[in-house]
Amino acid sequence: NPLEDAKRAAAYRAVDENLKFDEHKIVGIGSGSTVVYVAERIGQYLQDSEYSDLVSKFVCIPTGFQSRNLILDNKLQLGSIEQYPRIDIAFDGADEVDEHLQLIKGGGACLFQEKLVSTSAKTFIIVADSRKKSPKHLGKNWRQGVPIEIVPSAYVRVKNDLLEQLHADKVDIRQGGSAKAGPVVTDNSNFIIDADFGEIKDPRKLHTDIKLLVGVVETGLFIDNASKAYFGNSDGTVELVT
Ligand code: DER
Repeated sequence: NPLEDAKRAAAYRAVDENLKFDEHKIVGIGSGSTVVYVAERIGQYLQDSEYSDLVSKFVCIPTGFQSRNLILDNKLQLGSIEQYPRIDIAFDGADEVDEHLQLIKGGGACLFQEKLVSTSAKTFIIVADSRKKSPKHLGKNWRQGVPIEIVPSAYVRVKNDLLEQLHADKVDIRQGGSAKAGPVVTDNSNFIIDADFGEIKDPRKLHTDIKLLVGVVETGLFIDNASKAYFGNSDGTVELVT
């Protein structure tokens, strides 16, 4: 599957080039389908006698329920962000990445713990297939809007503020669809709102404006956070953007 090959190529290269087994001990593991290959790659090192004792000392910090299972499935040590508030390196996917490495994340509704981990890490690396690389501004490719985690009781107020104060084009509560009647409920028992602002020329300002709205827990705009992004192509080549 060419798309999976692209994701795997990006993830493997990112781990091989950035994970320093003698230096890194606390490793953040993101959510989504690409970061699966990051955990898989680290797990492979665990099987390799040359690295196994070093890797067995790693403690992996999850970014949600799926991420927690990914760590366990790859027989890696699971730790909590409470025990390890300072993380050496974190890997995660993204929905869209602009030319300054600003991100839209939250397609998987895990953005709060993802941002808690990514901003607690000394180094934060993005792994993605090349579809996620935006030609210019955020909001160009990812037309599902900016994911925003909100306190459930505030959803009408936040929706109104996004439309009236921040002039969002479209604002929707993320529904469970065929998986669940009613809204998606996050690992933190909150709702997700997707707000479409079209092309986002100043993601830092938009993040701040949204964050200040009463009822907003966190936004899916990750500003000045990622230091590198690996974009995988289906032919197995990988583009590194720093
Ligand atoms: O929700 C997120 O931000 C995830 O990292 C996710 O959107 C990335 O998804 P993918 O790796 O499955 O493309």
